[in-house]
Amino acid sequence: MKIIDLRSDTVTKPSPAMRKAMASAVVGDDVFEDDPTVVKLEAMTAEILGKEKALFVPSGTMGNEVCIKVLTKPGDEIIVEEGSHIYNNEVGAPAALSGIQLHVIKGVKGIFTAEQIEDEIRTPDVHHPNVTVISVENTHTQSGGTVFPLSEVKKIKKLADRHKIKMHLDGARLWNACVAKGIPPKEYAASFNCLSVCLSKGLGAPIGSLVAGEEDFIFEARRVRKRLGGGMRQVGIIAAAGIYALKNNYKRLAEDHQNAKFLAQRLSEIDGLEIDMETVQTNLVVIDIRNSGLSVPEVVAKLKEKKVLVVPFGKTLIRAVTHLDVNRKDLEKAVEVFKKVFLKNE
Ligand code: TLP
Repeated sequence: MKIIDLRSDTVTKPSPAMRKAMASAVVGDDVFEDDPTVVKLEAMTAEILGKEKALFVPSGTMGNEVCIKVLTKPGDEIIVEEGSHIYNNEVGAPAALSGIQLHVIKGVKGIFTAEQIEDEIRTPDVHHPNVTVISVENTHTQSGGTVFPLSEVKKIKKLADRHKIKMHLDGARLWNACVAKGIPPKEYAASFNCLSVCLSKGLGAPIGSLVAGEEDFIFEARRVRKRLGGGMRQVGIIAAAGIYALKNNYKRLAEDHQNAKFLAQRLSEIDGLEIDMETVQTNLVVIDIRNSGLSVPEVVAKLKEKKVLVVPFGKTLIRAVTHLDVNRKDLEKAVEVFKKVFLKNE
């Protein structure tokens, strides 16, 4: 049996057609801004997101951190959700790289409201840090890929404008949110000063993210990227994969979402496994094993022995992700493996 790798959508490998596009990419030196394929990818992404400019960066983490650094000064504060990637999974970068502090608020399944933030915004006072940014994550990874409602984003944006606070979007999986809701990315991006989006997740490119914003923002972002060591050279070879991914792998995300629902439904029928079906809105499935009598490391190891890979996702949680390298048949096989692991335990 082939390995069924459900750890993340980041595990996808470039297809033969994507590799062909990469091999034939016209390249230049991107630090001189003369790699035509990068220029094309940046223009294409800016257009999709309805922003003046975009900048190619190596990862979603760098995308977020470049945005934070451009928008803040040391000592500032930004508002983030408790389960956010920026707070939990970026190795303390906001403090280490930008010298800022995070003001953490608790959402419901990753979603917070304008009303809730209103109470959290500090009044101007000699003692208080400046609150400069509100950060939204869509989809929300820790909550299992939940979609942040556009209507609430618009309310938060109004509030932010009133307080002269900037808006940042961690849109690592924005594409999934937009496909799930049938909303054009532009419409979503309109409420944000800047955003970071990834090509290396559901879209299946091997590397790459972009930040987008207005021209002066991207000018500064380019300098910060360089300072962080992210200035790249003949990187059109990778940008070509991104262009291919945006053109060919965007619409098919709907298939990953249907597959995630299928997987979640089938797994939730197994005794000892619990899944909050309300959170299965895109391609992530978070499975609670607290009533299975097994520990997370045991489950991960037993599944791995049988060639199904998942990741630990909390004390009693594991995560399975659907993507373009797993089809319905693979998922049916994965369900059989889960059954063996959990039924044996009875
Ligand atoms: N998320 C990864 C892990 O780090 C958890 C995954 O497998 O889901 N923002 C969000 C919302 C993300 O989920 C991720 C990656 C990133 C940023 C970072 O992207 P990379 O890995 O490209 O730095």
